[in-house]
Amino acid sequence: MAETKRQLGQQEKVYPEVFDLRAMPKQPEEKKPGQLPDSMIKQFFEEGYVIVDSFFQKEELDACRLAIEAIVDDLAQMLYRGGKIKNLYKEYGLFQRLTHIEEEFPGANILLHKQGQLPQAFKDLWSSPRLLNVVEQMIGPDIMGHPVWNLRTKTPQNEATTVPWHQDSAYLDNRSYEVLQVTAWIPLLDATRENGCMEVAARGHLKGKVATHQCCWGGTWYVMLEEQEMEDTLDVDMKKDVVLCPIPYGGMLLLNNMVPHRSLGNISNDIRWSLDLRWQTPEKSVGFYDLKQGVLMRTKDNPNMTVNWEDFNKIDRHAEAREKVSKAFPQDEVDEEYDTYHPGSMDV
Ligand SMILES: O=C(O)CCC(=O)C(=O)O
Ligand SMILES: [Fe+2]
Repeated sequence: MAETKRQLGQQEKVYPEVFDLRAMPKQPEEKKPGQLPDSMIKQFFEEGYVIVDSFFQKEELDACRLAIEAIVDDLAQMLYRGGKIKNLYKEYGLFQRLTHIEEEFPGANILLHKQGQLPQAFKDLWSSPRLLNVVEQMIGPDIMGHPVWNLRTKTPQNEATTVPWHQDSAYLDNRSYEVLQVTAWIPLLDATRENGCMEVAARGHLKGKVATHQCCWGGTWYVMLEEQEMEDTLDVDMKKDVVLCPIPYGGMLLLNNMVPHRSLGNISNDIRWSLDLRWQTPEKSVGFYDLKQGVLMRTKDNPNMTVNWEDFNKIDRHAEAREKVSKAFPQDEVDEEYDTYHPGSMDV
C-alpha cells in the first residue's frame, strides 16, 4: 500500500497529455455503429466532457428502469420484514416509491446505493457494443470496465445525494492520476436543473492535476473541492467555465476523471435516477486501492469477447471498502443489513 497511499491533491508529477487533445486516438475513417462525429470526441479532450443528447435505444434504458424497480422492491421487502417500515408503498412508481420508504427509514437510499449487484440490464448497457464503440474513440480498442460504478438515487430535497464539486480521481489512489478513465453518466429520466442534473467546470482537466479536496461535505461521504481551490489550482474561472448539463432520457454525459463536476439539489418531486459507468485501458491500474480490479470488455484482437461478469461479481467493492475502513477506524458493531454508514472516501 505504501506507494499507493492516498494523498489528496499531493502529487509531484502531472500528466496533462493523458487527458488533453494529445491523447485523442486516431479516429476511424469508417464509423462503427453508434460512433460519434470527430468534433464531439475532440470536444471531450478539449473541454473534458461532451453531452450526447440522444444515444440509447428505448428498450435498453427501459430494461434498466425495470431492474431498478425490482431492486427497490427487494429493499422495501427487506426493510418491511425487519420492521423498519410499516408500508411497502407498492402503489408508487419508480420516481416516487423510494422517497416514501426514505421518509420512514432515512438512509434507505444509501442502502440502495451500496447494493453492489449488477442486474443483467446494467451489464448489457455497460458492455453494449455501440457504447463500447464510442469508448473506443476515446481510449482505443482495449477496454476494461472500471470497478467503480454507481446507481444514484437522488431523492427530492435530500442533501445526502447532492454531490459537491470534485474530480473523480480524488476518490481513487494516485495511480489513477495517470490514466484516462471515461465516465458515462446516464440518467433514467430527463435530467434537469430542477431535479439535480450535473454541472461541469469545463477545461478544469487541462492541468492534468488533482487539486486538494476536503473531506467530507456536510456529514456525507463526499470529498469536496472548494471553488477557490478550483480557481487557484486548476485555472477554472467559476463565472465563465461552469456548464449546466441537462441530459434528456436516452442521452448521456461523457466525462474524464480530471474534470471537476458536481450535481445540484433535487427540488422536483421525482427521484433523479442515474447510472455512472466507467472504462479505461486494461494496461494501467484502476487506482482503487487494490480493493477490486476491472472487468475486461474488449480487446483489439477480440472485439466481441464474452465478458466474465462472474469473476467481477465475486468481489463486493462496498464490503471490501468497509472492511478496510473499519480496520483503520474500529466502530461499534452495527447490523450490517441496515447499516447506512458509507465508507465513502473510497467511493466515486
Ligand atoms: O450523479 C451524481 O449526482 C454525481 C455523479 C458523479 O459525480 C459521477 O458520476 O462521477
Ligand atoms: Fe464524480
